[in-house]
Amino acid sequence: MPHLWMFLLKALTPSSHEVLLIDGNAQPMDEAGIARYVREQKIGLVGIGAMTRMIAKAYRMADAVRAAGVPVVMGGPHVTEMPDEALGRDGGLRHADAVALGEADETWPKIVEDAVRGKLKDVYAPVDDFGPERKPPLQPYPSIPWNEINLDQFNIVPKAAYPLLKKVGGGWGTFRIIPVESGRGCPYGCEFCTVTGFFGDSIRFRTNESVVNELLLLKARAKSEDGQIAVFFIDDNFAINVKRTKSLLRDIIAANAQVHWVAQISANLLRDEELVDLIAAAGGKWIFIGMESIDPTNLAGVNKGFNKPGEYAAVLERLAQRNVFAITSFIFGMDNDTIGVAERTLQQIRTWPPGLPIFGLLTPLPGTPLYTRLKDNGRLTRPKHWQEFIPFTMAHTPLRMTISEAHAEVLEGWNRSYSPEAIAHAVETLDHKPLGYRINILVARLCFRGIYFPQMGPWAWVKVIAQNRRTIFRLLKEGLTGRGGFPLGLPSHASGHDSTSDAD
Ligand code: B12
Ligand code: SF4
Repeated sequence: MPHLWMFLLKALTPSSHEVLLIDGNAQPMDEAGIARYVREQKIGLVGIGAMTRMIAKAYRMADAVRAAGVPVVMGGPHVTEMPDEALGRDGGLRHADAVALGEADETWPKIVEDAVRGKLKDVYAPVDDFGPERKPPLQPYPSIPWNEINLDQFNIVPKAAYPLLKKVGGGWGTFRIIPVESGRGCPYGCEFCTVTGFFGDSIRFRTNESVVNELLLLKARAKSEDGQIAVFFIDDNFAINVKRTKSLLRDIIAANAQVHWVAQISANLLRDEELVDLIAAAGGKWIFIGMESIDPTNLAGVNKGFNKPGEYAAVLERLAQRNVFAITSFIFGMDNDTIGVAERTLQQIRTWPPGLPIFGLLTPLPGTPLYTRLKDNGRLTRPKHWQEFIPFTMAHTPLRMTISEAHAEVLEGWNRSYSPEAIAHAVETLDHKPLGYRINILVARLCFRGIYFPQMGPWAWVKVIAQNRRTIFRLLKEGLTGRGGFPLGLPSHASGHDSTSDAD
């Protein structure tokens, strides 16, 4: 999935400029490649955004662009917290000519103007004329021209599979996940999270009409190119104001603007039956829930006591009954975790409807209260962990286990949840559901496995498919014999199915 900021800032760029978008995940380049690209394309200004975990690469790219004589502006959560690092004011190398702090919706046009005049300032802060920080209200919200933007780099369907899938029909020639925001901000202030500090605890929403129009545009594009588009609502807590979320979902349904979507919602907000009904009816397929831990002491320790592990099972049942499934996210290495935390968590997970569990390690991100607490307590082992980023590796010592023990727990979580046996079991427990759901779970599990066990390139995929061949053949056979409810299990929007029908 691409990042939203680049589409948003493109839409906010004065129309006299041409903007080219490169996503480093979809179109990786090395230093020489990016330098060649900016020269060949005669680029006048480069904007780079990155999360903490990708900042080391972002700095290398920025250095290469600046060495090619083109100015660089950096923005996003990491440089907002660490502007001196990006500007070389901390004694290190300077990577950026300018840094955009915080939300740049309103500062970006000014940055472009200053760049044209050759007068870039070091720092652009989102302040109003009198000085205090100004949060973009999101009303009005720029209309992102999804019908015109070249999305080739974001097609998830492997090129080799195009011809076959086109023949199968059902609009599966292309499949893209598109980020859409309906609002910003979260007041909960979990200790490890960047969001409350960055977007503030003032929650802002777009109008329902503006969100609905964006969905209609995306739906029309998918149809016109005989492809599939799913939406990721990137709001940090899509139902933070339940009344407003319900009203948005009702408007989506009334406008027939349903597409398949994923959203992030905290478990406490999913107690509401009517909300879950509306989620299902409006096209919601997967809900990402930050469960973090099954231990209330851990949750209280990171200011997330509003998560009640005792109600996780009921929340997941409520979703599954409406054929909506959950991506359940856990953090190991929290202060009350001890050896065996993976097994204890897995025991609980096994009692829930199958979903997509993911496991990470508590990570002190710069600017978070967690970072400050661990630093003050002398517990950071790699205070600038982002400069030598290593996936799934801790940067501080947990209290009741060692770093390597915490690493082993995460490995166990992934190993046991994504083994061929576990995947087969997840699919089998859904035997009473239409074939489409089981295919959905299978494909999602095979993809999510790659978060921990990188499966880059065709050979890695051949291996994964071979390991899971029994489950794959079983579903294929069912599809070909028609036992699963519809041929081959691939629903077709072209055949006039409602996009929220059970078969999807
Ligand atoms: C979508 C999302 C994802 C997607 C990312 C897809 C992808 N291609 O990588 C998924 C779900 C995969 C994901 C995963 C992760 N994510 Co994430 N994610 C988000 C989320 C929810 C939305 C991002 C977004 O679009 N925001 C809306 C836009 C408008 O805001 P924005 O990106 O900040 O952009 C604005 C400004 O920052 C600025 N800006 C940004 N870039 C630039 C560049 C320039 C040049 C300029 C001028 C301005 C500018 O202008 C924009 C408009 O105001 C944010 C939370 C959030 N609300 O932002 C977390 C967030 C970015 N993720 C976070 C984290 C930690 C992760 C993970 C590391 C989690 C984990 N433990 O695995 C992984 C890492 C993934 C990876 N790629 O390596 C943290 C990052 C904190 C940090 N300091 O880096 C955030 C802030 C959430 C949090 N709880 O703290 N994530
Ligand atoms: S609920 Fe989610 S977005 Fe809000 S502060 Fe907690 S982790 Fe961050």
